[in-house]
Amino acid sequence: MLFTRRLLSPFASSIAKKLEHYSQFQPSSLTIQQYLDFGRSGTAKSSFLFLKNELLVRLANIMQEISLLPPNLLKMPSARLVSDWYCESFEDLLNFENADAHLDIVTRFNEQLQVILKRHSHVVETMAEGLIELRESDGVDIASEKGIQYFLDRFYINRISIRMLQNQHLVVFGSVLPESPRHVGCIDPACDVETVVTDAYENARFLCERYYLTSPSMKLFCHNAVHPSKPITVVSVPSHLYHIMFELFKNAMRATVEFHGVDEELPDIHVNVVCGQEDLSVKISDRGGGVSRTILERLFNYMYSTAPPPPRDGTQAPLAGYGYGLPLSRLYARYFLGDLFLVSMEGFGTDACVYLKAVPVEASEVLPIYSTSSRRNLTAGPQAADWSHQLPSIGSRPS
Ligand code: W6P
Repeated sequence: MLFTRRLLSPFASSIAKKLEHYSQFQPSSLTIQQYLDFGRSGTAKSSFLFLKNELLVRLANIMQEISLLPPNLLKMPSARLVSDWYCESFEDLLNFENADAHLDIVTRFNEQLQVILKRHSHVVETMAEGLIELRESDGVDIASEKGIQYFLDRFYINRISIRMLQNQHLVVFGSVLPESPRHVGCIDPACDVETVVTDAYENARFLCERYYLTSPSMKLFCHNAVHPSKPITVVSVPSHLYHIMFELFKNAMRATVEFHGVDEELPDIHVNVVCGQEDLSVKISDRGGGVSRTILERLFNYMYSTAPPPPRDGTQAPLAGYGYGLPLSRLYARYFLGDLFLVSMEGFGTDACVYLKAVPVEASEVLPIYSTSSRRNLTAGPQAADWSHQLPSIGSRPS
């Protein structure tokens, strides 16, 4: 009986009702300005009252989507583990459902958040392990691959948002220390983009030098179209921007060195940072030989990018290209309504363009909502081809 229920629903029936309840609410999307304002003038109590509800809503929304994953994926031990972590955290937070905002309760809540953050720290690697298990045991058809791609984009952006809420609360109202006195939680109200870009370049160059004993130089151009002659700053989460830039530099460096050769003169990586009225744009241009559009598409595909982890026996991991660096970087960019595009010219080089909202009231969180439409996308079977190039090859078609 217990076993049957587990097969029908991945979540124990004791919390199924609560899950059903909280997943009927849409997550509240906050702007980066609202995070900033609340960090400056909110209180630990009001933050607690908001968070205990909002975390349950965001967890419930994504847990409903987890339960719609292909059953053969949910049976894999690693995917099972991830699903159980979400279940445990949902249950942990339910303990505060009706608690009022006494100081000792808020303190216990903060400790609970630390436990949850730690529990979920290896979700990305564990989920990737689940995909490897699936590929090795069942194989993956095109339809499930599309479903998995759709799910993981939503799952990881939901995770980014839940960690943002928790971190922000713990830095502002808990005992986690801010990165600098200027920071409001994990937000820098005057994040200097040139500094973040330069740090990311230097750290990628360090890895590149260690791996290839050479590295391309960077030429950085900044253009502030709004306040000419002033440095370009944005209200942002610097760790997110750094993560994106570091990933793009590693890829650009690897392509440059591999295309030209370690003993050859290397073309510079050109970086343009431009601040306009609405958008902050960063373009990283390499002359690393580019990639075809077929390969470009695969760079954002979780299934294609799922390689077994590199051996830890002293054999070096490659500088870039194995893992979820690019799809996750695009989610970090999209999270506050930015984006990331790769434009490549095969035989020549690649431009990586990152856009962030320059106006903090316009930078709202992009959050997945569990709905009839997401349900359909997650459970859709194989679709009939409606373009000629998707048809099976001529020889195998009835005439
Ligand atoms: C390449 C492939 C790539 C991905 C991301 C960023 C830059 C580059 N360059 O050749």
